[in-house]
Amino acid sequence: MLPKSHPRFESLRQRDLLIEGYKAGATAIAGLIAFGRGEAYDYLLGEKTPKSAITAIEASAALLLSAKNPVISINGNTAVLCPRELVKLSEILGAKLEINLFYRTEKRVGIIEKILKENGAKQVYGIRPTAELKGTESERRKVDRKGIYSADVVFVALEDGDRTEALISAGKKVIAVDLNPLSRTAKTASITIVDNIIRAVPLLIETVKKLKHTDKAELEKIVSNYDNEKTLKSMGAEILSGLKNQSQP
Ligand code: PTJ
Repeated sequence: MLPKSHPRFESLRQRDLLIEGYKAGATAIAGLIAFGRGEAYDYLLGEKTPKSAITAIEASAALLLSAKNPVISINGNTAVLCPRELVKLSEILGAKLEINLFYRTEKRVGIIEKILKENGAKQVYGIRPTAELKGTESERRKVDRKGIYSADVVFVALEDGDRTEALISAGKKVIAVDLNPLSRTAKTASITIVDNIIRAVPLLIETVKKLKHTDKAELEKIVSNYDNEKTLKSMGAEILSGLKNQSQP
């Protein structure tokens, strides 16, 4: 039992979700390592959503609202960190949820499907893949024809660079949540939200609600004004200035 008064309660709570997710068979053991890498970057952000991420979240909401077939890709980390919020996001957008795993086993897919359904999902794609994504040899190539395969916008988090590149090569727009602004995914995605998925998804839900009745031309303007390279550069500057301020006496 974690004491709520612990100064690192939120961080320990997230670790606990991952550990329990691993014990339940949803999270891959490598998912724990990936989370640790994320934690280190989150530390550099002061465990707060950076300003640049807010810009990326607004552009993501606009892109998702303009999409014809948006799909939210779920893996073993996101399924245990914020399943309710991801289901909620899919509901308010009318987006599909698709399980797509790097360390795919049918057992893990079934466990993750159950978690999503317990959190309100009515339909989950990717259970029995019906198509293959070109450009990646990994298990992540196995996709659903009605889901990721035909999606115009794919939302991914804790992703590997290979599939992000494959999705972009297939002509899709990719929205990535990645705490590491230097990762291949961060650099390749159309929009990168450099933030912890736990904070980013609730903010994205709020922003989608805010922009839901915005007309199409305005949404397109928000998307076309967004520059991922520029946002990632300001992200780097934000991290550096945060570090400088912390190291000053
Ligand atoms: O469940 P599976 O089988 O699909 O496997 C998923 C993992 C996470 C193991 C797999 O996708 C993987 O190995 O990912 P990578 O290549 O380690 O990339 C994970 C990225 O997510 C890293 O850049 C981390 O910094 C980042 N990250 C980790 N935790 C978080 C995060 N980004 C946002 N929020 C987090 N909580």
